[in-house]
Amino acid sequence: AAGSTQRRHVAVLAFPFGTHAAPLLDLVRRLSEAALEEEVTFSFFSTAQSNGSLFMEKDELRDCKIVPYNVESGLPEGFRFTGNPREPVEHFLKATPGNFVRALEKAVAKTGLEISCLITDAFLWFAAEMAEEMRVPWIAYWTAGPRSLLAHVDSDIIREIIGVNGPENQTLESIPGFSSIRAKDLPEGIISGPLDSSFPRMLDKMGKTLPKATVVAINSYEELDPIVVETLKSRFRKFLDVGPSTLTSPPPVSDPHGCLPWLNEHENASVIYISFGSMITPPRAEVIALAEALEAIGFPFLWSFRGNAEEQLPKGFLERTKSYGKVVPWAPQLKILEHSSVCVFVTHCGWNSTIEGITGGVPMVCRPVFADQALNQRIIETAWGIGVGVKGEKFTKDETVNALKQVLSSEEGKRMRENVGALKKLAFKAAESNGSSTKNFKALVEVVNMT
Ligand code: U2F
Repeated sequence: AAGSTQRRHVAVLAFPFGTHAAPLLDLVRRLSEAALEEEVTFSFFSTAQSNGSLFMEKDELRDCKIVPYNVESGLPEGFRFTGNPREPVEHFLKATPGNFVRALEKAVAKTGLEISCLITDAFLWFAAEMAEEMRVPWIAYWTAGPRSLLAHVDSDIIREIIGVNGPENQTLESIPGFSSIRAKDLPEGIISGPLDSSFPRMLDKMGKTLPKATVVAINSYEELDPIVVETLKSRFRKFLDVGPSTLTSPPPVSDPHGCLPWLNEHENASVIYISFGSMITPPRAEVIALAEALEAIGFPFLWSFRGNAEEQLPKGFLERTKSYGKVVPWAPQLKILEHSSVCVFVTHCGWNSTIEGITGGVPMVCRPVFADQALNQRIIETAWGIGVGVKGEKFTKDETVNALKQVLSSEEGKRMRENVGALKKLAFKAAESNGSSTKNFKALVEVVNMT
């Protein structure tokens, strides 16, 4: 498909929200390094906003063969963000696949190279048809964990077992590895509403289309969830665990707020790290409860805070805690979780955070908000034994103190540290030169080079 020369042109289609495009770009960076000897051009398609934050600050990307192209965001003229993260997603989905098709045409015209392979965020299921028409392989990259992937692929089976809006505590024994998973832990859109808006419809379509992909790759490692990985291998043509991407292609570190020097001043295993990913700030009442719990427990803490900390935190909190607390708008999370002074991670259980907590060897206190996060919490608690949810599923002062104490100073907390340490070792092993993720990555490179 690459025309008269041997040069290949790989098109990469990103989902421009949450932490989706960044791990996809990390994977592509790694593929581009692996293909250095080859003549491969990577065109990376995302919205102007997403490309702006991914490419602008990363100088080293300018030298490699990854070229960003902007696709239309689908936002109507004069659109104002109301704070509801679902709105821009809905507009974007309405603009697909036309926005991608137009941008791809531009890239083909500019490079003079037909597309030889499509790599996309797994969400973008319409790539199946595009790849079929172009007669090129389709590599779908799932940026979350294996269990949420299986839940979407097996959503019809789950609907049969539990029924739409069925009993929320019913478990899913008949799905291997899911015996502790309850209906209420599943991502919304599978058995709980709304089922008919564009996001759940997209996930449903995705679950049914992914078996067509040449490869489904995932930012995880086989040893983390072997039973579920086996089932996924039976569902797809090729299923490749190629992560954790933070070990195999670590992103550059930036620490403008001096978090790492601050951590260096603290004792081993003494600091609580708090972060809810790229989009979420918990409701105000919970932010206040969490702050009160931190004051009550008195441990040093580092809080990556989305939003206006001065306004949202309790009055005087920043002043009262300044000798032992640090609140920043963004932190080098990966490095923080690797730092020996951090002893517990208060998290929303986004997949990237979950796997970074594991590779850092840090036990977790969980407060999931949406999507795959409740499912991740349930696995963290019941399958891996590396963390605990806040009782009542919301931050209250007392229950947050209890959860923190459980991790920091109970026998159970000690076991959590041992368990997460064991999973950390397996992650590093998978990423070694003869490890499972490295082997799987080589298989992925072969598919990219196939055409
Ligand atoms: C969506 O992800 P989120 O952005 O909500 O959350 P994560 O998957 O946990 O990713 C957050 C990333 O941002 C980084 C952090 C993670 O790599 O290291 N980060 C940081 O570097 N500094 C900060 O101060 C704060 C965060 C979605 F909401 C989840 O449910 C999905 O699991 C996820 C993947 O599909 O996408």
